[in-house]
Amino acid sequence: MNRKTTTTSKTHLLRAAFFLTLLFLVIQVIPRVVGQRKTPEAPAVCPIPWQLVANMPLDLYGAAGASNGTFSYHAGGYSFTTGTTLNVFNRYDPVANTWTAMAPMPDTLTLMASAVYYPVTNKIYVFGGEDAVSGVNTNATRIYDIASNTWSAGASMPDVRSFMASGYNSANGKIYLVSGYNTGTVDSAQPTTWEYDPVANSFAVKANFPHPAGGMASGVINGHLYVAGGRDAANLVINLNWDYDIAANTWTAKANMPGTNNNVRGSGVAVDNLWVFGGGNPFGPIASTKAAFARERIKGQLVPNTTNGAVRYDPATDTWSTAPNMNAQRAFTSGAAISAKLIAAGGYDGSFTVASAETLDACIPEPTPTPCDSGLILNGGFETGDFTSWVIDGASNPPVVTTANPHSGTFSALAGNVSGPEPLGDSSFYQQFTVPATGGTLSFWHWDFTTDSITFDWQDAYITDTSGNVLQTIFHQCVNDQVYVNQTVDMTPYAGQTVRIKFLVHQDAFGDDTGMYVDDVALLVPCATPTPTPTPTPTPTATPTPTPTPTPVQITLHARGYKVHGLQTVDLFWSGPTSGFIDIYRNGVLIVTVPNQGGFYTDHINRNGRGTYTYRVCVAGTGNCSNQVTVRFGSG
Ligand SMILES: [Ca+2]
Ligand SMILES: [Ca+2]
Repeated sequence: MNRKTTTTSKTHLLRAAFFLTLLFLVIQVIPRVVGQRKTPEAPAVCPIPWQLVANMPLDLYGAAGASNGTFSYHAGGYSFTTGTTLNVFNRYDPVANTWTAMAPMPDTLTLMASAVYYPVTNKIYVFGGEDAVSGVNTNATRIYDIASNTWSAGASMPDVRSFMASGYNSANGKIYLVSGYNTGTVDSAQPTTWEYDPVANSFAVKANFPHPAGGMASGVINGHLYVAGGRDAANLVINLNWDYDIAANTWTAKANMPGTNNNVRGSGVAVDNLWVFGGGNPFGPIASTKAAFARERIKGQLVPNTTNGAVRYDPATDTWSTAPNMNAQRAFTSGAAISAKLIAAGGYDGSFTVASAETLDACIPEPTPTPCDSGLILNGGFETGDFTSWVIDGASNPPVVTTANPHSGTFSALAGNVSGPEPLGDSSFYQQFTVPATGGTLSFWHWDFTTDSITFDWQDAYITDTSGNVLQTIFHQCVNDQVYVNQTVDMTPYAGQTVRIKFLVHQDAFGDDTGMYVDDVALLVPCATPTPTPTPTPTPTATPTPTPTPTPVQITLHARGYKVHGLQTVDLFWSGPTSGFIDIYRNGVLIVTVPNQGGFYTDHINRNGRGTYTYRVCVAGTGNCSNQVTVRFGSG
């Protein structure tokens, strides 16, 4: 590159930086300033998709994630680029969208450590970890002081450990560390449950974990630590989901996590749900190695089973629901919840460690009334036992209607293979129909299998015109979830048009099969029965109810409720205390403890529709509290 080009590039960069700064001001700052005058917005767009954000300073996987509610912190990891275990400690700022390398960790036994934020002292505890090169585990407890950007040592754990589940219980101020490995191989999975007391700096042994494993998703919700998935001592990836009742010191089995890629997933707690994302077994058939962690792919292994899928667990109903897929496949990603913003940092994408990161604003869609089948798609459940009303236009190999794996009824359709010789070409079928003037929603279920990767094989779904030209690619993927997933498509853009819904599996004749079952294809429209008239949603009002508090520091709380993309959000402002920590209570439940910086906190409730919330803030750990303020959304 000659000097002139360099200068020109720099000029372009400077200009780009200038315009990006302007853009930032427009997007980030101005709405805050005028937030008070925010008008009611369009109906909620929920779920909100994952957003790719700034790259980490270096590609890595296996870092431990934690958040203080403002930033996320990611401890350690291993990078294929450097070929070393790292002592890096990276901080992500979601407002500035920047990464900052903080003071490095005191050691390099950092793979799959457990990082936990302790709000009382504004510190992050990083427990255990492994050195990828030697497989040696550590019993270190490292304490990071956010305020001074310094590390100190805590009491050693009772044993060396990596791949633990972990969480902080605000109800009793204790940290929990569960199971994990104490060597470099999974057959060392341990049954231990440890309780760490940050005040006494000591560990206590609690009730044994029922099914020892490592690489579980985990998080504390309302006094219960949930531990899901992982890889056990028998080298099996497990779907088990455990509820540790901290007060009762008991373990109870809960609803299994769906799917098959449930090892080394990222996780975080937001909106009282455990969000779980990514994961898999990037080193191929797990029987080939017992190594908990691998420094490189197993040679000749073409099957990195790594997923971009995400689910959430709601303990209130003991149910799992799908969450938006991430943009990138990532196993060993570092998860955290920055308040209600989940982050997946780094990971292994199926071929290399990545620096990319992405965030998801956690929100839970309100259940929508079940629409009705318009009947426009015929034999959408394949219950004739054949392809009546469908057209097969790709016969390598011919799609079949089979009883092997129905989503409902007796039959479903299979494109591609789930066993046997692999042909070269497309296995596909479609049905043509006319979209009603109201559009409606196309819905179908698919079950995906592969032993290949997307370069060679794929599972596709399209909307095409009547000549077969693709109008919309619903998905183009190579997924091995082996679970029925519902897909919906908004057909409004095609209102009145005659189109086709087409399913296609492509295979490359290499012997690594790919298949997709399809069932219950339907065009859904609102049901004919009248629905209740929606209640008008007036602008939320804050009703302060002052309560005198005969305590040393008078705290006065104000609240303002508003909606962001239809989602309930409350700004809390208080005056009185100027330092220390503040406990924030919503409806009598402690939701978060925050450093008292500026007397301000934003509560992203992230629900839409109506609701009434009562807030109170207290000097952390004391009964010195503010007045109560009630915020109503809608008529409450
Ligand atoms: Ca069926
Ligand atoms: Ca193949």
